[in-house]
Amino acid sequence: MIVFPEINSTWRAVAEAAARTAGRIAVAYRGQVETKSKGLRNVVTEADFLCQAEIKRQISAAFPDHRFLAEETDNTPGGASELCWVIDPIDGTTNYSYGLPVFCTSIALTYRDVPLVGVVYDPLRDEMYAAERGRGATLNGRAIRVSERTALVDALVGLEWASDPPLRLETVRRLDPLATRCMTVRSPGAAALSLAYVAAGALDVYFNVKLSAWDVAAGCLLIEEAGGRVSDLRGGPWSIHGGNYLGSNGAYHAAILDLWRATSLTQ
Ligand code: LIP
Repeated sequence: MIVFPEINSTWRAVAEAAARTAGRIAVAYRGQVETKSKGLRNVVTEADFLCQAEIKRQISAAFPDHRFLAEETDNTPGGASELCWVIDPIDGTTNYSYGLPVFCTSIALTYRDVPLVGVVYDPLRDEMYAAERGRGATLNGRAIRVSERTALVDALVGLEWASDPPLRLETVRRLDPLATRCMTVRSPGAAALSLAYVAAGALDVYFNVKLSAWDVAAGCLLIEEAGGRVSDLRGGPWSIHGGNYLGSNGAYHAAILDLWRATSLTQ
């Protein structure tokens, strides 16, 4: 069993301050930066690098021995600390580069890959989602909870689309039994923000067949601290490196796994 270090309240304060600075940079450069390709359907902008450098600068200044795992390069393990900051400087870069106003910054502090603190900041709405392990989740300082809905017909389901065609088809196959039974389906385009929406009760369910640690570390903690449930797509335990995720208010979890089991999607 992992014995977690006691939560240090400056962790969250530093994460929030760094996320706000990154948000200001992202907004300032919006519509003005060149987009480059990192691979199939995977883009990056100069703003991603600027935001990441500033986040790392602020965190390093406060905690020089901590490590980093950040989306945009330079992921050398660094110091010996078991505390590691997992950073997505701009989550929703495709939206950002196309001018769709849905993106955020996601920052989590992990201990042996388990998130202790997580913040997701939407700079266009000035919405700061934050959670500390065992201490609940907040939106702009006010406690948030997952939704209380229970009937599948009422469920607002979120998802995003992986880059690879086979994974897109898997998303379609998983969506199929849900789409005809739920309220409707949304694809915001920024996974960290979608997970935060589940934590705040704005989405009831979220699933994704392929995500990275920086997309999920803060958002999954937010859901759990808001009273919801996160698992992998088979219903097993999730980890920041697990790749696939089902997050919900808890009430919908079993029903969705059952639907996927019935269509052989949990095999
Ligand atoms: C992206 C996500 C998007 C998801 C992609 C990707 P990025 O992150 O937020 O919703 O579908 O797989 O991870 O590249 O914009 O930071």
